[in-house]
Amino acid sequence: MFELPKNKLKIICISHAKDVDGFVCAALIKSVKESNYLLANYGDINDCLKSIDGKYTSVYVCDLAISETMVDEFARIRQFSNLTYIDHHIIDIKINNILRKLGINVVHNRLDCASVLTYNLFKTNLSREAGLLAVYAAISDGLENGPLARKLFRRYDRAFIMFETTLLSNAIEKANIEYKKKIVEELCKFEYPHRVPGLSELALEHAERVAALRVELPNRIQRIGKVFYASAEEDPTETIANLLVDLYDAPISVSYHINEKIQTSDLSIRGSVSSRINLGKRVYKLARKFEGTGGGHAKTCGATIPTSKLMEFIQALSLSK
Ligand SMILES: [Mn+2]
Repeated sequence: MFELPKNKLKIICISHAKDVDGFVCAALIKSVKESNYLLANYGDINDCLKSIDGKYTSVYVCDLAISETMVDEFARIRQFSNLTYIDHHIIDIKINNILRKLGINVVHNRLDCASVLTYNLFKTNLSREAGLLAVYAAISDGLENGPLARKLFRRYDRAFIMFETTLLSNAIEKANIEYKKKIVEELCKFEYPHRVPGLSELALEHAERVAALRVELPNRIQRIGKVFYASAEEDPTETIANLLVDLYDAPISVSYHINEKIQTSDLSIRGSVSSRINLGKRVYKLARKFEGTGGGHAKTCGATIPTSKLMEFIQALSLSK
């Protein structure tokens, strides 16, 4: 369960716990507004939203694709608080209309990452150093050519931002929740990733783990048609899904992590460069069909599916055209 920070702050940001984009959104908002933040994944976002109580007057939700179940919680929160939703994942038109009717401030664009959208929203109160954070997120999400990101990107030294982004994104893959919070705190002070104590070491550890997985993974992989899949076990599902495409040129790769307690599985899904399937759209529909949630970009997406439906889901995905 989510424990709310014990202080009197009335503003809170809920942001994605899995990547640079989510961290930077939380850090940027904290740097412009005295606020708390919580980091959530698709598996626990509903619990996270449920924990928000009437003491808050302003809530931000960032870098988390919205599902129907989240809308109910948004409606509840809206009864006592302002709500701003900042995101760049596919949004259903019907859901978008409901959000607007609820008086939610929707800041949404598919072409720029959530951090760049957040930076843009608050840019009059943000420094040049803050723009650097937004650029880390854009690179990490593969959206440095977005209409807003492109202009920001040109302001900074390319080699330096690439280095800092690489350190940060690799370290996050290995970080536990306590260290993730530490990273957000440091980013909020505009500290450079390479100066955060322990971060470079963690990034190297991750790189070493990837090197080991390149040897180990061939023994664990399974396949149904064009879908190559493997349990993530102790590693992040994103790492395994990326590696399956890298090692096998898998048209579609799926890596899953089973949450025994709630009998759901978290999936990372990737597509190869040559694949023409829009996985974000396909997974969005299939996840609903199998009583889960999911979606994302054309070649990078995620889902949460009841574990009992996992194999049916993979099978259906293998029939994608
Ligand atoms: Mn993102």
